[in-house]
Amino acid sequence: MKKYRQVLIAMGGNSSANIISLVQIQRKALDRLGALGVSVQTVSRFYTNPAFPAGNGNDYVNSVVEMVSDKPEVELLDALHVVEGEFGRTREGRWAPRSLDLDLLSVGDEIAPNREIWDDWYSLSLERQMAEAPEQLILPHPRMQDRAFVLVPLCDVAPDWVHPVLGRSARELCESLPAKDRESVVPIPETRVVNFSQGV
Ligand code: PH2
Ligand code: MG
Ligand code: MG
Repeated sequence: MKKYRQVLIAMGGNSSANIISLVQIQRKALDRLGALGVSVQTVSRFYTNPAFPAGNGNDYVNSVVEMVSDKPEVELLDALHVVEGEFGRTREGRWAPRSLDLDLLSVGDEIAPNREIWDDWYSLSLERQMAEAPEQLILPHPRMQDRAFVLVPLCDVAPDWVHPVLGRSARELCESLPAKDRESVVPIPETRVVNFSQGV
């Protein structure tokens, strides 16, 4: 029997000042992911927020998607890279503006590649966080608990999701962030949470 796991991904983009076109890119990317065998369950509202670190281009549009898949992490990552490429993503540096960034946040309760390496990335000093990025896939994403632009939309789709290492829910993680961080993630009017699994 196939083993389906919950997959959470974060979408982001800031390649233009046109918010609507950034939202359209993310909506189309969802269709493509579906075609690659990842079943989209729930999509958050779309939010705008300033680029992090400050001064790195236009405001971002950010969202979070809950999917289910029986694919191993490496194949999921490949699918995300294929879709990023289809939407014109070029890799010009860690903080460079991008049309579409698809980041794997978590896959089931997987801790990858292992607890020891996860702990190293989790406890990296702020200075090293800014200078270093892992070459290998680290799950859950080692910075997700710090980022309001991830946790605020995550609470739209899976507020009760529990971080497999930290043992805290998305809602709890979000509530521990400074209010000014949470408030800087602003929902785009007229966008709403969409649940594709209803009625199944
Ligand atoms: N992604 C980054 C760098 N900075 N800032 C915001 N606000 N949203 C993002 O998704 C984001 C960022 C690297 O991928
Ligand atoms: Mg990213
Ligand atoms: Mg990325």
